Amino acid sequence: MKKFPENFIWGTATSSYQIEGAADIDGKGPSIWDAFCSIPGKINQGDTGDVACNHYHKFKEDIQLMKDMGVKAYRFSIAWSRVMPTGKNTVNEKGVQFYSDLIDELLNAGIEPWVTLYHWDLPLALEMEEDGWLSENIAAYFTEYANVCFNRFGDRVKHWITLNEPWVVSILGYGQGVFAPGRVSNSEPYLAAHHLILAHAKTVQLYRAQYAHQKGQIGISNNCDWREPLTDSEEDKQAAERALEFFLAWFADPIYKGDYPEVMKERLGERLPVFTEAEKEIIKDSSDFFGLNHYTTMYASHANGIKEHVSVHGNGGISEDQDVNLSLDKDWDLTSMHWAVVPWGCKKLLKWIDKRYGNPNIYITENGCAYPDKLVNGKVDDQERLDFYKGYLTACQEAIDEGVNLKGYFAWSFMDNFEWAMGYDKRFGLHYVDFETLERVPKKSALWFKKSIAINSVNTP
Ligand code: PNW
Repeated sequence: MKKFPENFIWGTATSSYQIEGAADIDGKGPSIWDAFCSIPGKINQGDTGDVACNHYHKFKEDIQLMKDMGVKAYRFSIAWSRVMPTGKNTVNEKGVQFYSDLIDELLNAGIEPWVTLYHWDLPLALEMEEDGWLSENIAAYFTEYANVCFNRFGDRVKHWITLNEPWVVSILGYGQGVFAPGRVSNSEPYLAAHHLILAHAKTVQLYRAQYAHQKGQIGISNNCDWREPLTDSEEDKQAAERALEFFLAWFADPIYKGDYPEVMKERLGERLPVFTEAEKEIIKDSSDFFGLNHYTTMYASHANGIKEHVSVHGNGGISEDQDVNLSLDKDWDLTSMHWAVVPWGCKKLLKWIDKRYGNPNIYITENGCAYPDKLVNGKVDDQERLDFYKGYLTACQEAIDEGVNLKGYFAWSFMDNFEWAMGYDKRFGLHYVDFETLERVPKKSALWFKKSIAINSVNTP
């Protein structure tokens, strides 16, 4: 039985808007997701995060369930507008108290808090008054908020993630308009991304300059699917590489190499903003670890100006700009998101990152799947999810064997929750949530995961 390295971090993950509920309780200000959910037609069935899993009131129970599983770490996010209701100036002490209590409860349970500062719920006031991520000022507001978090929680939090998936914020929020703030453009995604990268870098600069005594680590979590060349042709190989560059290198190259990939500069021209030399200095090396959220794989082929495949979820961006067509293999199993289950894609992506960015410490900060789980006689037999985790964790282990510095793995998600535009219809949890009673039930996969953690190995019964 092959073991993961000693001190491998086994964790689970969630985000504030997806689980907390308590949307306007105890002084919380509205976020762009509160507003987006109120627009008819944006969310499946008109679902909202108003109540979600009511984690705000049930966090102690949730932490007990994590403790039962034996997780070493829990990744959650702070709702900016709970801590600063309008995003700036005023701090809401009740919001601070909630996260402070959550952190204490985790530490008492022997679970390390991994805190994401931004998982998409921008304070609505900053959208209305400042134009959100399109504004040059947004980085300053973000660092002001981060400063409050470091100051109030940094004595106990030793792992920070500035931003979750700036690709999703940019492409789904500003390109395709399917996520908040719901804008549709072929240039705004690149501007929003530019400001996201600067906000990340300036926050890291602040942390390192003023909070070094807290002795924590800080990084960013980017998402990327694997792109496999459809054929052996040089054109398709280049198309797959280009798709990865537009997806992951867009954000990771500035951080590890100091600037955007050449291919993006060539193809986007003036639509791609330019970093000043001073900005490049701040951005370069602004991550203590490589956070990766990974879900699926698609084939990539050279499009030659012909757009064959248009899909919103998981399509890798504004495909015209890349001149790439994406497709699936008919033999791949699909989850309820129609995302293909391809563990070897995870291994290839880890090796791609390892090579391109010089063998960084990597944490998979999300990986998981949705299936139409059913609660039957108090149990959830989610064999497909169990097999998914078995496959992906085995792929991780193989990557580690081949020299990749993978240091930890967070399953998405701890429990079923509000899956953004898909609402409550898509279940990603290791724990089943009955959205009528809000009862939580560990699924078969959670019990399997528990055993894997206990033996520090992929549990193969
Ligand atoms: C991530 N795509 O979202 C998020 O970090 C989670 O909040 C979310 O619940 C989870 O993955 C499952 O969706 C993504 O279209 C949303 O490629 C969309 C895409 C990728 C990630």
